[in-house]
Amino acid sequence: MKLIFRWYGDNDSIPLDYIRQIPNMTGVCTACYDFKPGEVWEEKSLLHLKDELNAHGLEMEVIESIPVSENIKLRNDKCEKDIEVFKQNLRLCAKAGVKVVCYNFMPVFDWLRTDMHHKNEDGSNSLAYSADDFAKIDPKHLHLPGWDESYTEDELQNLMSIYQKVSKEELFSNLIHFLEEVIPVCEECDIKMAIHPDDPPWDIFGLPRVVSTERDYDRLFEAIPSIYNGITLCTGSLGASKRNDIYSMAAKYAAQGRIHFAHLRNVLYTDDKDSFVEMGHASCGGSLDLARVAKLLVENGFNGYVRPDHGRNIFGENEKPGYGLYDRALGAAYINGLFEMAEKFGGKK
Ligand code: DNO
Repeated sequence: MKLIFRWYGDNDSIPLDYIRQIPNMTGVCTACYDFKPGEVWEEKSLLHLKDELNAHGLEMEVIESIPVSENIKLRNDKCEKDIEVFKQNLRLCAKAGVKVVCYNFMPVFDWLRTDMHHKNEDGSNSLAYSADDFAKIDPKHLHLPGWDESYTEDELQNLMSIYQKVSKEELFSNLIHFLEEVIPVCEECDIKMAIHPDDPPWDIFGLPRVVSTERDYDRLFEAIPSIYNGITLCTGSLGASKRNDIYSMAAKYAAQGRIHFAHLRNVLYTDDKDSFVEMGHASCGGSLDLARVAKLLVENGFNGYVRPDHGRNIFGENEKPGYGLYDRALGAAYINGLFEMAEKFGGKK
């Protein structure tokens, strides 16, 4: 596996020099953050980013993410134009040596939590989702913790009401349409697409979601068999639902060569509904067995990119929730241990 770290560009307060000092860290996944979904990135910005990373001894082989516009997800009259822009961005990425592009197809919201600073017993704090707190949110007046506020309240309500008319089947067929268009470009320029699962992996506010379960993946691959149509296996997102068997998914999709990128992190189930707190990466603190995931990935031939995912704020750090340095660095060290063990003493079946 190739270990990488997420970095939010020049606005990220974590210095690249620090990231480089994490053992075995080969690069970062990042993006051109100055451009909105549906805008063509500037080649100069992308190359500047790459040069900056390379100058710090880090590679830029994974982009997380090229955002997919709502026009594409809705397949409205601006969809085809935005797909062309996406293709142009893919070509630019290829020129810069990018190998994998992570993206998602979640309507309106990316990941969603009800608490960005959940206090843990040990004094750390982390992201959390409580089914009870979620039930109290009024979708007509959304002020979500961590919500990026990129829409005005009116825009958001308008978008939400448009989606109320979109069924899961429609959203799925819009995703397939998008992939039918972009996968040939990926094949031509050798970039693997890695869709991120819905986080959490169930429908929210009546919005359809189509990348939550094993069945969703199976039909996605059936519709677009190209190996360039792959996934970001995110243990914390998929594993937030007790109905997902992340171990069999990891083994199955690694064996199929579909996992181009893995986000590894743990969650602790906090009730018998769908509530969870994000804990440190180690299996001892959470409900997921990451040693088993790493072993299954390796045994089934996975050899892609891996990154530690959300960390807690620890050691007095008060960083962007999920994206501080310390707990993600601990996560990286732990991931190194798991993979070293699995690769040396397990290996491919
Ligand atoms: C959360 C991340 C997601 C992910 C996007 C990919 O921390 O895992 O925001 O980057 O869903 O498009």
